[in-house]
Amino acid sequence: MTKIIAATHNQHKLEEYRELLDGQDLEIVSLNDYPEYAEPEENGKTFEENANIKALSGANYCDILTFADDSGLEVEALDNAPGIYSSRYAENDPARIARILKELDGKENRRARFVCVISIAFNKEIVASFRGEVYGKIIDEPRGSNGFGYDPVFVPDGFDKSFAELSQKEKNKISHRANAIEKVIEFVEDEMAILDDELS
Ligand code: ITT
Repeated sequence: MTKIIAATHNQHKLEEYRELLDGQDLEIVSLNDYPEYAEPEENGKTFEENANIKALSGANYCDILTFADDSGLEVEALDNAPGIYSSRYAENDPARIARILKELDGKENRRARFVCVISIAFNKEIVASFRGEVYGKIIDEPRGSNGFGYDPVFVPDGFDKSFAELSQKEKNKISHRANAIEKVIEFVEDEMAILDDELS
């Protein structure tokens, strides 16, 4: 079993990754197992830059294969805010949701998308980076209690339920994180096949 670090302190992300990677011969350890670890400043200007910063910093500290995600909500009518500032938009999840709803008050365009960029790092280098997205709309009031973050106000296209009303299994079939991790798995499988070819 390969040990891999999920460079996050976000327990919800970790749970989603554990389920998404279930059955992959991986032992997923998070930064919670490295209490001395000091988080780097997320001073990138894009999801990609921030995912790279987190993955590199984690890999340098732990010295094993590491991945990190930078993710967030982009709301069309708010010029794609909060975007990379999603976790810093207000002090807690209910306040962040309240801010979005207030800023959207009276606006007809409710289109939004979640973005997740996963970067993989090893040996002080970024190995690869993958982006996942899911499109939907922001509803008028929070609904549901599953998930985390902005899930209660986001209804994905093709569904009537918010992400927080869907089960984790259902969210994991269509989410931005699921979409990005699918590309990671494909990449790793391709790399392994190339390695097998070279060795045989
Ligand atoms: P780490 O940096 O330790 O991974 P974080 O929560 O600070 O944890 P980000 O900087 O990537 O992570 O911020 C992501 C924020 O975007 C998160 O706190 C939520 O507010 C929002 N978000 C991301 N994915 C989400 C999802 O699946 N459902 C709801 N909100 C999400």
